Amino acid sequence: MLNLIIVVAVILVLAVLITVFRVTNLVDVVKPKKEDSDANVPSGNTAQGVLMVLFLIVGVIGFFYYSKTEFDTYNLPITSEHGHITERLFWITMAITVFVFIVTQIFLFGFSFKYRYKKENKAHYYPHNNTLEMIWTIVPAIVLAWLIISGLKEWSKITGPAPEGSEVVEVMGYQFAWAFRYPGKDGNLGDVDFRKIDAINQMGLDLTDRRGHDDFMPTQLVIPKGKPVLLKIRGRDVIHSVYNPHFRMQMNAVPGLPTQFWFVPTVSTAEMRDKTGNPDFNYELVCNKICGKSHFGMKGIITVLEQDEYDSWYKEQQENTWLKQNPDYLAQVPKDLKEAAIIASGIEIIEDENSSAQGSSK
Ligand SMILES: [Cu+2]
Repeated sequence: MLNLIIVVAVILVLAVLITVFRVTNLVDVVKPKKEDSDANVPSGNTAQGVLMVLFLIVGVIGFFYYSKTEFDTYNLPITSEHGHITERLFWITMAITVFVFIVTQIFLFGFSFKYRYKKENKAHYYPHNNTLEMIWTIVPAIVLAWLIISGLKEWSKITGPAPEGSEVVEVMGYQFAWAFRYPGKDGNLGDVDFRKIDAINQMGLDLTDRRGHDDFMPTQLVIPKGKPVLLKIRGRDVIHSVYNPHFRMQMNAVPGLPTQFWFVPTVSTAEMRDKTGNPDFNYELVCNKICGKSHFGMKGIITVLEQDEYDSWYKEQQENTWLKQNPDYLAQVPKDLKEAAIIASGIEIIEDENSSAQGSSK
């Protein structure tokens, strides 16, 4: 019954609308036409033209006002060597694009005002101008080519091979956190294999490779100041992105496609705490790809230490090898490497070697 009433109501409303439409049409037909062509000009013609200019002025003032007052919010202090290069490129590009932006906006809104309807104005037929076409094709092409080529040159320097003796750390993004792995005493990261990933072996350490037996995995990224740091980056499930604005660093973490990024931190965490007057300051490692429902929580901490502090931190950490913390995984180590693995990882054998291997669940 209710449905029927709704259908009838809809039909009635449609009928009313159609009738109103027909009536207005008929009124238009019988209404005497004014000869004056101004009759078709909307009454707010000039007001709209003025609004266009106002919008231009308020918009441009707002743009510069915001850029100036919020400068420190979007332009954090640079704390890496290459940061100064990318910063220079950024501001050159910004200067050119802002100039072009302002000029085009002046034309866009200024012309809307200048050429608003006036009775005495007549449209000028002007279909083509080869010189103009050449100018606005060639000039932007040269400027853009120069921007891109000079940018690419710097970019290939920044993303080129890391210098010899860089500090190597592996960073893996996963839903929804970061994991870090250091090479340990031997200075080499062991192989990983995604098939080895489980609830505990979250980075998929392949224990058949002896280089991984002394790898350790702290909960935060700790790096030395003034030394090149090479991040070997990968993703475990979807694409994440390793991002820190202070270092002017960003590199995608892609499953199945290892990427890397090297840089030289120039200001330690302690120095930044002094500089900012914030005793809780930390460099943050945030994910810069919308990677799922808890993307917002993907925050890690990067601690930059002075070289000597870093060395003692490393020495302390390298005793906590991953294998030592998870001795059950000794069962995955091939027989002939077992003894070396026990030494490299620093596992303390309480009983004999056999029983520790048998006690494993894997
Ligand atoms: Cu992410």
